[in-house]
Amino acid sequence: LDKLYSFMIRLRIPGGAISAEQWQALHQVSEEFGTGTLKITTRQTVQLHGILKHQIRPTIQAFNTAKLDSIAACGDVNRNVIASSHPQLSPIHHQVHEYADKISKLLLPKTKAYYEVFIDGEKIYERSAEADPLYEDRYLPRKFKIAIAIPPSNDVDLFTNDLGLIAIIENDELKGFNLVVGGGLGTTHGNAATFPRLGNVLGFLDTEEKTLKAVYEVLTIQRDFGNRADRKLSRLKYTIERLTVEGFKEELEKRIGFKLEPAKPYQFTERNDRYGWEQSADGKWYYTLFVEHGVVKPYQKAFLLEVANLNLSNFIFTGNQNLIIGNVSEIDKKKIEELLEKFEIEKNVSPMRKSSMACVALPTCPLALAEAQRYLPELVTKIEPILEKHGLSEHEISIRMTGCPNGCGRPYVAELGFIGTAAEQYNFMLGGDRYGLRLNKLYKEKLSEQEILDEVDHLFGQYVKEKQAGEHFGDFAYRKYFN
Ligand code: SRM
Ligand code: SF4
Repeated sequence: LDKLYSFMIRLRIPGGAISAEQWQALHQVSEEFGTGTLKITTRQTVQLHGILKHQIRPTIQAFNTAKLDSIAACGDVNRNVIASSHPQLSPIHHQVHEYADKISKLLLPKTKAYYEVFIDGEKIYERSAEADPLYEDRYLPRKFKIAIAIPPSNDVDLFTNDLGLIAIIENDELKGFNLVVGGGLGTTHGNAATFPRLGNVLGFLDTEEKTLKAVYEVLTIQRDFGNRADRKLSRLKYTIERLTVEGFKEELEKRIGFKLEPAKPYQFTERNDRYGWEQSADGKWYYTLFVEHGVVKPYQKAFLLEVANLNLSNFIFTGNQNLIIGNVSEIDKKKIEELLEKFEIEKNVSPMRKSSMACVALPTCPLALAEAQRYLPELVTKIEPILEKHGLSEHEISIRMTGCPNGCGRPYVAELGFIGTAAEQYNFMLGGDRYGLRLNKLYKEKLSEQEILDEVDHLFGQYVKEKQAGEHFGDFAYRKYFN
């Protein structure tokens, strides 16, 4: 008898949008295979856990029938390309979003092994026919991540990605993108050579051709210069530290054959999802559903299936682990409102809870040292009365937790960050800003729950007494402790 192996399958959904039919398929597959839980990730896609070995092929085949795949969702390749989720942010949101798809396709590995192994089993491609000019015979030294942000929203945490594109929009026209390189968050406890890093803005790209060329060549530089001897130091952020930002830019300009223009001004003034109903410029409605840490609860799953069965909307995963029911016409909105009532969706969720994020961690993540998505909801419940005591209940203070220092819930760019060090013990990170523009720093090490609650009480008390007009909690904490 073989061991009872079980697997996680993660989909590739550039920009996070799927159709109602695809949601139905996703629902069906999750009922048939795995644990039954749909988990929305911090990179705008979904994972299914607990897929048994013999279920892998039928699961992937069912996804394939629904035109969904999991190619390059993991591995030393370009991962799921994410893009600001809320179409109501800009009338040309769709135009920007198309870049997520174009970039994802451009950077897909050329191998057809996925189809050969999981779909039809037919070996129709000769290995020699699989020449891959990007990944060649060696792929990248490490995973690679790309995000596209549409200001004013930084809902993709742009600067934490290996490569970021900031859409520059003037008078509702897409002028191009600022190119950002060298972000990444993963660290290793006890390895001082590892660090989180925010990307550097290199310059501006004014055409689609130039944008795609520059994106592609950033990957070839990482392919050729990335560290292949030590996986802990192999992300692009380390390559850039080694080459220097200027050196990297020079190499890039050499490869693309043109100079980058100076970066254009941009401003990020929000990061959270816009919960509830909002309307876009073309009159379509978007309802953002709060899904705590991306774990779709059974009543939410039942609600979403009924919404999908109406076939009146699409579904957009957000980089904050939530879900938007999108593209709803004015006349159809009522039908979805009735379902929202029927399933009693979203009552009384505090602003802090809506600003919280946690990674999977235990029990499925093999790297977890402590709980995250199963525990943060409970910790927030314990922090809420402290917020109330200090008159801060309406403050959207961002709080993020991960079960280890890899940073999957992006805790290094939260106002309150908790990083697991051992069972029931967390490093407390403080001083990040609200919009993901500044890294936080280690405030206290290896705290228990009670120590966390005491510290939070103390810090909120100081904040209320000493904050300057309009100063967010994270900015206050940075000024007080790290400036
Ligand atoms: Fe992650 C590894 C879950 C976003 C940094 N991540 C893992 C693995 C696959 C554990 C493993 O290697 O065996 C986790 C699977 C847990 C499970 O049981 O499902 C895992 N990462 C996740 C997800 C599902 C967290 C979530 O709750 O949403 C996110 C899936 C994103 C996706 O759809 O592709 C997820 N991971 C991130 C992010 C955030 C982001 O990309 O915006 C980061 C930090 C940003 C970055 O990459 O620098 C992140 N994950 C890591 C790392 C550290 C990489 C590094 O450079 O050091 C690892 C470990 C590794 O690669 O060796 C890791
Ligand atoms: Fe696992 Fe660590 Fe990522 Fe959490 S941060 S999902 S514990 S690898």
